[in-house]
Amino acid sequence: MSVENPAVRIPRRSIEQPAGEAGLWVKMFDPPTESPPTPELLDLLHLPLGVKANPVPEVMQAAGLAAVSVPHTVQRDLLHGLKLPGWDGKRLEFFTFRDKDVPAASNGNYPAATIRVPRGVVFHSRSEGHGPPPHTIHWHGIEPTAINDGVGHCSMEIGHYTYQWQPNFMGTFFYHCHVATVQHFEFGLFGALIIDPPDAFFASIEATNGLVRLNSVPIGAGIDGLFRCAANVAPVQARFNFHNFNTNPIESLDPHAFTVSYDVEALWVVDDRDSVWSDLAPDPRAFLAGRGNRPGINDKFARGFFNDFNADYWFVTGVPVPAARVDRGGTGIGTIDPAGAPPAGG
Ligand SMILES: [Cu+2]
Repeated sequence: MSVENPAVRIPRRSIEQPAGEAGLWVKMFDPPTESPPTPELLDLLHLPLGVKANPVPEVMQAAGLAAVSVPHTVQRDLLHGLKLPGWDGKRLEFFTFRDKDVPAASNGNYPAATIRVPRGVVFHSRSEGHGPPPHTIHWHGIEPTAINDGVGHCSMEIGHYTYQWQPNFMGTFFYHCHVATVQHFEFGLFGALIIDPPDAFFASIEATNGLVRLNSVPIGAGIDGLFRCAANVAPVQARFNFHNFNTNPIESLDPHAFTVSYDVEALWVVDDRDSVWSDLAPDPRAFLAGRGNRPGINDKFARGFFNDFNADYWFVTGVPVPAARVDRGGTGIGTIDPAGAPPAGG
């Protein structure tokens, strides 16, 4: 079959016609400044117990873990100016995400606090940028609408904005600022984003007469009491039944499809830093590119450092770790200094 056969040619609309439609296809260089309405009280048919679309705050409150100021919504401020000591005591400049619902972390966290969302719930993040503006939050691996994707120039830049999306796939992802990405990411605006099985968190609570309380299932476990993460397993093994999902989602959707159970969970987030970049942080022009167009020849950034990364500080889950000692015996394999062993997960 020839793709030139008119019978199978896929018609494509010109982005120039009708007049004005091109604007729908190009990047939003002038993105909206207001958040769209959020479906705060949306009930989804396939969720048990009649609970709201994002029940995680209720679970946390039932467990006495946290007071949540805005129901069904996580809060993230983007800050700058935090200085934290490296392994030798030198203070490096950080940009941080702050969770407003954790007042003790008033300077934010490095790396940002982990966000966990059950697959399928509607997620909201009320977000606010605190210079150097603008910022975004890009939800890496998620598939939001364009305005909620947090890609600089293409979607909402903060100001104030409530991002919203609904994850379709379990897995381990991350979120980060996507404006001046290399700099803002390097300086600490990133955190882990975990999409759990759809019954995680739901299974640990009971709702009776409007009262939400914990039952015997551990928080974050599924209805079988096990913690699970995404895995590539054979569809037949996962018993994932697509064909009648629309007519009977509760019966046909195995919440543990494409997962394996696990006993112990530890999240390690590793990062390296070039302290020269940190020294340049107060200079907003330091990270502006020059006008050159010959890579490596005349494309230097304004201060000439930003295309030259030489890590001299390392962190594991936000804790400074001395550099590995190089094995001078010839194998080239470094070893971790026992005195600087990676910290326990936290
Ligand atoms: Cu940023």
